[in-house]
Amino acid sequence: MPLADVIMNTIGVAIMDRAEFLAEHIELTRRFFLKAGVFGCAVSQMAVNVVADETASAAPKKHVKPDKGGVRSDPYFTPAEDFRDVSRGMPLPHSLPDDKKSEVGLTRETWRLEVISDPDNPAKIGRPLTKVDGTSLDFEALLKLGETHAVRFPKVMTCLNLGCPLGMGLWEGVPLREVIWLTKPREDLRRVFYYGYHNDDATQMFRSSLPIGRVLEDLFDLPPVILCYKLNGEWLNSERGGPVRVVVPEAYGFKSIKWLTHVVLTNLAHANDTYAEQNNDVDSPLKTFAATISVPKEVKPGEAITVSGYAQVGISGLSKVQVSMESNATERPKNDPYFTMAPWIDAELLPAPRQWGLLSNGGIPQQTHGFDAVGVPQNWPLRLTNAHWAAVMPGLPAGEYTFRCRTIDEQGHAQPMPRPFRKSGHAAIESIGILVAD
Ligand SMILES: Nc1nc2c(c(=O)[nH]1)N[C@H]1C(S)=C(S)[C@@H](COP(=O)(O)O)O[C@H]1N2
Ligand SMILES: [Mo]
Repeated sequence: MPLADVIMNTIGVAIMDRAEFLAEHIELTRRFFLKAGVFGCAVSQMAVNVVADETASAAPKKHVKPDKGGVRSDPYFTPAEDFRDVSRGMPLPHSLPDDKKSEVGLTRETWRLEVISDPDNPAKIGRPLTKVDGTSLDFEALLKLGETHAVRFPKVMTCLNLGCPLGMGLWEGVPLREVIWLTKPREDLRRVFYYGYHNDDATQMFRSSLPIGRVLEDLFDLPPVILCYKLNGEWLNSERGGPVRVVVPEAYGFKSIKWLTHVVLTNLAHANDTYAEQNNDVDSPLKTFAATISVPKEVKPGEAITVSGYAQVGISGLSKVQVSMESNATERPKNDPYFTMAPWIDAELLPAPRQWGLLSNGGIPQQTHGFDAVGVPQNWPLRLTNAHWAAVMPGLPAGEYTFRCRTIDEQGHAQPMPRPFRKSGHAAIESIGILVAD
């Protein structure tokens, strides 16, 4: 049975919607294990570790679609319809009937963006963009700005409160600052907050915010904060927040507001995100961490152990993934709760995929952040995306063991740093039991 099928049969309903992601992982690791000469044993040992998190609540999506030849492709970018959906709203804005969507501005033809000063903490601006004045921004005007200012960048969408990625996208849009400049801001502008259509019910509003400096400048070579209208080369669909959503490259998902309708310029000095009300760390950028996808539950004594997984490349970059195996018979040092003294060895970071997937011609469009003129990544792995890893670990005497993986960031710091704060984004070191027995 092909490795892909073994894995697909092993995993349960809970991660069906990760199928595309797994298909890519399988393809990358298959090449790695072939090279390492352990492909056969990898197949027989393979068991998939389903990391328990809140993902069960995100609606499972369809199975991976085999492409024409019956062979599964390995798209790096997740098809828009295969993203996991964690949207709020009663009803969900993307589930509204078409005529209602037209009425409330959730179509490209009827979308209008208002950009105003905050009445409670006013910023001085010369020209608000409002519906009453007839100055609000429509989709055509946004695309017009796009002709000279459009940018594209790859980014993994991750929920602060979930471990596993919702999807990898190539996001395209106009820098938010271009629209802010249209309002001719003069003074008392310290932050920007923004929200989308929420059934005209104040209790359903989901709001996020940023310091103005982050919107006007792109620190540390980050792509700009954008008003996004395309995902993977296609119009942003309603489920992903279309016609227009915000995408903040370095942030967790809650900063990337969908069905955008309002941008408010404010002199407020602090964050007023809806997420802050739920005890979340709203200034926490995307973390670097490693997670396991496949690890054997049981191996024979002396048999090499193949393991693989993915790593999220957060704001601090990724230089390595490391793995360790410790015998449960030996007591762990008491002063090492974050496994800094575990016997870490380097895993192999797998190369860039051959197939990026689902863009009109399969390639990376010109002028995509992080890629050169012919669509080759300038560095690998790319910051703010996922990379895959694999390792072959030496055989062990009979006994019970614990496997762990972690990342080392570009500064050489082990990530996750000892940072057990769940509300700052998933950054835990996973521990997985392995039995070595005849
Ligand atoms: N308007 C609106 N935007 C929103 C949300 C929401 O509930 N309403 N959820 C946010 C959260 S918490 C996440 S994790 C991301 C998920 O983005 P995705 O659905 O494209 O994967 O959307 C964000 N944008
Ligand atoms: Mo989220």
